[in-house]
Amino acid sequence: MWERSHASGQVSAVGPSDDDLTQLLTIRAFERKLLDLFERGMLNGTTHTCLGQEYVPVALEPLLRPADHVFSNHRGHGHYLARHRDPEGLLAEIMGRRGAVCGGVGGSQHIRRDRYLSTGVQGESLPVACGVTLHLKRAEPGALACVYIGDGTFGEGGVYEALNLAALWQLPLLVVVENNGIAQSTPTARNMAGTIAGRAAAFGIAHLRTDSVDLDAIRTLLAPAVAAVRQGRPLVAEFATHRLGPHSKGDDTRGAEEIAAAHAADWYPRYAAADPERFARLDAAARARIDAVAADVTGREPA
Ligand SMILES: Cc1ncc(C[n+]2csc(CCOP(=O)(O)OP(=O)(O)O)c2C)c(N)n1
Ligand SMILES: [Mg+2]
Repeated sequence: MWERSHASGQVSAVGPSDDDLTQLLTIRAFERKLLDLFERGMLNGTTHTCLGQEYVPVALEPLLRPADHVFSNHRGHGHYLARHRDPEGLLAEIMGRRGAVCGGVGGSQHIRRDRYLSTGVQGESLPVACGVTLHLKRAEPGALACVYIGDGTFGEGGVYEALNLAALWQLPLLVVVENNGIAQSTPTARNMAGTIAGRAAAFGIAHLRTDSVDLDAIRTLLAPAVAAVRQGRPLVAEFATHRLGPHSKGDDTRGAEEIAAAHAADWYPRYAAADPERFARLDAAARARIDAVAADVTGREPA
């Protein structure tokens, strides 16, 4: 068991590949488009955007394999897009239009595609992932399950039953905690005693923590521990991250100062400053693509 903190600093000198940057910018454009569609009354139900947290699944994706399972949560659009690169299918799902990934019955939070599954029920995925990893350990050694959960979800008892079994049975379970410091309207400091590191340690489970937004630095930090997960050494990988937007839509209870601090930590201006010309070009392309996807999907008939 070990813990390491990773200073954020600047983005690495080499910078992200065009593909990485396009992934980041496509997810951002997608989330912005959703809020825009909501404001114009074109979407029903609710949605939770991952604005500010896009880099987490983009950083993780090359560490994962097609045979791995990914379990996502209510804030899962970035997880899905990093895994499947399918904004058309996801927007159609959210809007209930033809081409929807799950026939339009799953919506924003309940998506299943191949070995990807999301749920809006906090803490539901971890016990399920334990069962899946027990199967993988026996039938497909080397494969793992990656589960994304938020800091607030650490208040669910099922999380601890799952961590207990993962440690006891040496399951290939990767728990990615997107610690954005808040659960809906409750700051983490007001609902969590101790730390995520301490809770992992209580089960003898390895824990890494990073506040970096640098894709290369994150991958370098996590790669050996993810390789160990495949050998049955579960890991809690904690990202100290920031939620830029409201919890869902129009329900941000934070003060202006706190919201400004989240924006100050955002990856977007850092990557823009590191390589302005390339960033602007790829950003314009990503926005144009999402504009086209939205125009296409909103014109389709119901699923
Ligand atoms: C079992 C359950 N309880 C409550 C909710 C309502 N709910 C949805 S998101 C959320 C907060 C989750 O906070 P966190 O885990 O920190 O994730 P974040 O929203 O910050 O990404 C709550 C309480 C739910 N979806 N499921
Ligand atoms: Mg949270």
